[in-house]
Amino acid sequence: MTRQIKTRVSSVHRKTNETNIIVKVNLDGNGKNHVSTDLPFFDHMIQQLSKHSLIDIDLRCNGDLDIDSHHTTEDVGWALGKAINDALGDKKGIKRYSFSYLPMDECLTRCCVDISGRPWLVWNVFLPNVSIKDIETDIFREFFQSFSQSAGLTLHVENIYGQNTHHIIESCFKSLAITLRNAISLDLRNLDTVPSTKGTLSRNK
Ligand SMILES: [Mn+2]
Repeated sequence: MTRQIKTRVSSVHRKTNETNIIVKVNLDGNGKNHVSTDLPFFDHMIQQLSKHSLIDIDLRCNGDLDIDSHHTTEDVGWALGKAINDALGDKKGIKRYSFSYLPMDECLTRCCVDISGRPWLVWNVFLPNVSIKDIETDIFREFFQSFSQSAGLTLHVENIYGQNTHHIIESCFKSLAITLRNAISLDLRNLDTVPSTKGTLSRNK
């Protein structure tokens, strides 16, 4: 019997007075991406997320960078998380849980995820209050916070050790990518079932 597996794609358009975002994702892609937020370091991070999760991401954000980078990073996290949640649909057949340890030179970060529909972020990452290009580094918590909320993820990120700020942030994104890649992948032994004894993994149920 040939089994028809539905294409897991979605797009989100979110426009407010602070940001205008269009994002398209394909969960079953190969890591192709076009990312433009006018924040080059942030683009670099979203590109890493796409490349290592194999989620194709097409993302354009026009944000109020004349104020600062806060609204752009936070709202991109929200839109991207919503797109992933939408593309996951009823979550039948997904592996649901995963984790990874991600080394990057002197630095080691662990990310654990449950695609639970019950948003929660644990963020044990100390970032010195410095800027990389135009982004204050403490803003990255806001990205992970809004991403976990709209994607409906229980998400725990911990930087176990590391010195270089660029490495610490990048290892968080790469670890998220590797973790998501496994958690959203389909379990061929369990394709027709939502992996929950409750019977649903919908957001906030
Ligand atoms: Mn880098």
